[in-house]
Amino acid sequence: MFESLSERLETAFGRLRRKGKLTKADVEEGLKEIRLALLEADVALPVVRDFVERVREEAVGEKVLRSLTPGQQIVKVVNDELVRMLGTNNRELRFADAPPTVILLVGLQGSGKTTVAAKLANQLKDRKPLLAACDLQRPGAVEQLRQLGAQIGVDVEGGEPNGDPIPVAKRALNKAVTENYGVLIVDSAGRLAVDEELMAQARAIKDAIRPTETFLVLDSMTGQDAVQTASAFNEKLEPTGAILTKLDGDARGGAALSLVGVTGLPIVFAAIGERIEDLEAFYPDRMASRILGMGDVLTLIERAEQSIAEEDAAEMERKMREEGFDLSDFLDQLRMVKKMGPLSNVLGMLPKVPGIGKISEDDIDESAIVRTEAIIQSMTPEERRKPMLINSSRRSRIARGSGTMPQDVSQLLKQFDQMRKMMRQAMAIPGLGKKSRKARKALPKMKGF
Ligand SMILES: Nc1nc2c(ncn2[C@@H]2O[C@H](COP(=O)(O)OP(=O)(O)OP(=O)(O)O)[C@@H](O)[C@H]2O)c(=O)[nH]1
Ligand SMILES: [Mg+2]
Repeated sequence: MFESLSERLETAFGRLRRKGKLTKADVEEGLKEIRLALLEADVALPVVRDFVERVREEAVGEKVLRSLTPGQQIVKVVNDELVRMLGTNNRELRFADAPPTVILLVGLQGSGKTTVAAKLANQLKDRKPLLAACDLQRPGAVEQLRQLGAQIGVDVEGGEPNGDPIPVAKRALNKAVTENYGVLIVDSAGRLAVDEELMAQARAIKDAIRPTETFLVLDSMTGQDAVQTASAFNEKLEPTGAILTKLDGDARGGAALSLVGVTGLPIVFAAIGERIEDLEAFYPDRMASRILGMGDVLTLIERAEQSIAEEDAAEMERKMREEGFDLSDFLDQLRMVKKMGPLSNVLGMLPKVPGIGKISEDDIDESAIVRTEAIIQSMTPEERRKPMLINSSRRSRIARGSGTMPQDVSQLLKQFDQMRKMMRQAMAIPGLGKKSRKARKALPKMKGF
């Protein structure tokens, strides 16, 4: 899911990034595309308006337009707004002060309540969960939960089909208390639409068991309808949070993106498949990065910006372009990269680079960086500028000075040469815009060192 939204946004950003310096008109053009992308993703109109307005306020500010990389800054503004739209912070599951924690699941027919009940029970297995089958409406609903319970080894308290679910809920709660279950998860009957009678029943179950959490289970494939359903449930049942299901489907993302804005309900979990394991805590920031399709590159940009002054980076890039990049610059660069933190962390945040691929931790060796630094430090300034001056006697001297072997020096020189070539190529990779310029610069020089 989110693929088409990601693509549309990427197109808009690509255009902005190619421009370098941006005018207000460029930003307006970009905003128009972002607006269309969100509408196409089925995001509710008021939410889109609010979103675009906020991005505009941020994006036409002096700081963005006059920055070295306005296109990139706008991506960051959009990212921050997406995170806000999705609820800002991860809302964790709440547990009762004294067990059992009671979780009631409500929602429309087929939204995924029963499946979620089992998935949650499975995740909370070390707290001794009990499942209560309080959907006595649909034939086979109790049996469905019993089977799921058996599959994951969790006890299920059920009732008679067509019976009254309230006594079943109470009985389950009683059992949970007396038999020391840590969590009670109550599945309830679905409804086709927001229906008075079933809503009253869900309310009665809620009043009878006073759940710690009442989660509204929403099918994200239903787009804006899911948001309307949520508004109705919100009024009548006051759920404490929402669980979005079927995020693995080809939904356009509108439900996820509008829900918090329209209802204020936090998204607590996301179901991403039919298997028992396919339920995950919902993280607005991770979801936003997924939408923007860029790994954690934003975190990386932020970190790079904190540790590398813009001017330094610009100067470095100019040097690389003009091929005057020498070993002293390389040394400076190694030091810049070191300031960004352990390389393994940095690597994990990099997106996959077309033509180069994802660089893994195996490709680098931090102690080799220290060695490289020592070798370059043992060179004279002239040797750093003109590595071709380094003949065998100079090589031995450098090796001695840095406590390495002459082969290490040769290897470094060879790699430096290759790296310069790679850098020139990387500069020319189409589609690798400024969003990852700094990240990209960090790439080739790590390889092999
Ligand atoms: N692909 C996918 N399918 C899901 C997901 N969650 C649930 N389903 C499927 O959706 C269908 C309905 O799920 P249920 O858990 O039975 O839904 P329900 O809300 O209990 O439905 P009722 O009891 O009829 O109200 C099942 O076929 C599930 O396998 C999900 O995250 N991804
Ligand atoms: Mg069900």
